[in-house]
Parts: sequence; C-alpha cells; structure tokens
Amino acid sequence: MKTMLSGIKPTGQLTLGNYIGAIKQFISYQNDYEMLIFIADLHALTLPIDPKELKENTENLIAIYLACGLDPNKVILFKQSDVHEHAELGYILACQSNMGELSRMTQYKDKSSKISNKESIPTGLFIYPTLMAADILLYDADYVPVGIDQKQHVELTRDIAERFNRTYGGGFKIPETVLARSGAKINSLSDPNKKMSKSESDKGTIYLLDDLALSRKKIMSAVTDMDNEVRFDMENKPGISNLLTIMSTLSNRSIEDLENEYRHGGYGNFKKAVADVVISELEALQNKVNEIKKSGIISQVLLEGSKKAEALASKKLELIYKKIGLR
Ligand code: ATP
Ligand code: LTN
Repeated sequence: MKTMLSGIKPTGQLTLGNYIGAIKQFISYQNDYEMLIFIADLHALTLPIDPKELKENTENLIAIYLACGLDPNKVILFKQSDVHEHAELGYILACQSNMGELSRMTQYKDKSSKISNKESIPTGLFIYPTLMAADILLYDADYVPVGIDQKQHVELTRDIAERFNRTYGGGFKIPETVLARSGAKINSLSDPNKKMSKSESDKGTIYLLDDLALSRKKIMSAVTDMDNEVRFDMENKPGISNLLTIMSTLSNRSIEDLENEYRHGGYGNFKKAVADVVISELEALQNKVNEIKKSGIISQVLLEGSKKAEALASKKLELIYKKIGLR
C-alpha cells in the first residue's frame, strides 16, 4: 500500500479553508493508503506564539481531526514534537538546502514581507521548508495531500531529496503532491481574491469552533459582485464562485447543479442556502469536538500514534546518519 502523509500547524483557530482543503481530503483517503497525519506543532514556532494558545490550539486540532472522522486505528495520528527525529532530520536537510531556493518560497516571501524590520525576520521562518521536507521524507511518503499554497514546499522537498540521493547514493523516496480535487483554495469572504487564512483573522474567515450566529453573519455579508447572477466564474465573480465551491464541497453537489437551482434566485437567497449548509455541518462538528474533549481519549491517541511514528522515523534517520557518515 502507498504511504500518504500530511500535517496542519496549530497556529490559530482552524478555518473552513483548512476543513475543506485539508481535513476532508484526509478522511476521504484513510481507507486507501497507509496514512500518517500529524499536528505540525514545531512549525507553529516559526512566528511568535503564546505557549498557552499553542497548547489550546493543539488540543482543538486533535479533537477536530477525531471529530471529523480520522480513525486512529487506520491512521497514525501524532504530534510532531513527540517524535524528535523530525527536528534532527530537519537540521540535516537544512544543511542540504541553500539560501537561494529558500528565499524563493512564496510563503516565506509573503510572511516576511509583513515584518517591517528585515533584520528581525525569524530564521525559523526561513528554514521552515527544510523541516517540512523532513516531515515528509522521514516516512517515505508517496503522496502529500495539501492545499495549493503548499505545493511549492513539496516541490522543494523533492529537489532536496533528489540532491541528497545523488550525493549520498539514495536514501529518500521522492514524494508527490496531491491537490484537493475541489476546494484546494477557499478564499476569504471579505476579500475573495485572497486565501481564507487562520493567521489573518478577519471578517472573511469562518472558524470551525466559532459562534454559529457570527459565522452565519459573515456568510450573509460575503463580498460579491453587482450582476446578481449565481454563476461560477473565478475571474470575474470570485465571491460567488468561492461560495459555490464551499457549498458544492460540503453538500456533495456539483457546481452546475447549484447554478441551475440558484442562478436567478438572487444573492440573498443563495447566501442563505450556503449559510444553512455550513452552519449545519459546523454544528454537528462542534458537538462532536466537545464530546471528544470531555472523553479524555486525546492523550492516549497521541501516545499510541507517536510510538508508531517513532518506530518508522528512527529507522529512516539511522539510515540517513549512516549515509552521511555520522555512523
Ligand atoms: P496560515 O494562515 O497560518 O498560513 P493556514 O490556514 O494556511 O495557515 P496551514 O496549517 O498552513 O493553515 O494549512 C493546513 C492545510 O490547510 C494545508 O494543507 C493548507 O494548504 C490547507 N489550507 C489552508 N487554508 C486553506 C484554504 N483557504 N483553502 C484550502 N486549503 C487551505
Ligand atoms: N507547511 C504546512 C504544514 C505542514 C505539512 C508538513 C504538510 C508541515 N509539515 C508535511 C504536509 C506535509 C502548512 O503550512 N500547511
């Protein structure tokens, strides 16, 4: 069976973008692959984060993974910092990468451009992709399902792995990106040309665990256009197209089907239908998350997951240490 691996950073409240673009995809694959899903908590340190908030986000993220239906009997579910091999291989791969390729990463450019004093750009933000490469390469992942914004990091992982294999005579499997079939990019409701993002909290972001009435309000005031026709056209009608994507992925209905039903019914009517679908999904999810948190199973799930992950990771790290002459 092929191996699939992915992770999410506990940097904030999870959004509808994470849910549609990442978590729902993971669930759909869990029967078909050897699957590893982790909480990328070391990655959450690349920008300043409050320790208490990091702990809370981490607990919520695991609870959400479980509530959405990731089954710990099928999937190795763990926390990155519980498996020390990630940080160790991350260092080795930082030594295999160069400043040029890391400077070209879009996420680095975006996030560092928001820091006015260039001297204070955190080094961790710069070498983030080498840690991500370690996450992937430690487990010989064949496939890495991510949103479109992460594709460049998986490509860099391939470059680093190929370079390493050439230099040291093999060692790593070359992974492939798997993009979400639809919903690879859910956009902000207030600025539909921008990704809905958990670290840029604003009225355009729907948080999975947020107050439902507030989320409904955000959908009802989503930015659209003036022509009042519900039709998918990413270029000229990004707001409506984004809402169509959201509704289509959550209701398992095709975009054409939705266009046919809502085309001439007015935007208010369409937005209400989108809100109904989103809210009913979030309500069920929130109830399950609360149950899971109360049940106390989280620490057990993580303990078992990290043992399984560690068994695989330690073997790979030993092999790499041998290849480069550390053993
Ligand atoms: P940040 O805003 O801090 O960059 P993020 O919301 O992008 O964070 P990540 O932890 O980087 O969240 O992403 C987790 C996964 O969710 C990744 O696979 C990412 O591609 C996917 N994802 C995040 N936002 C969206 C979105 N708006 N649409 C689709 N997928 C998304
Ligand atoms: N960088 C990713 C999270 C992430 C990841 C990974 C995804 C860290 N390590 C390994 C897939 C595979 C992000 O910001 N979404």
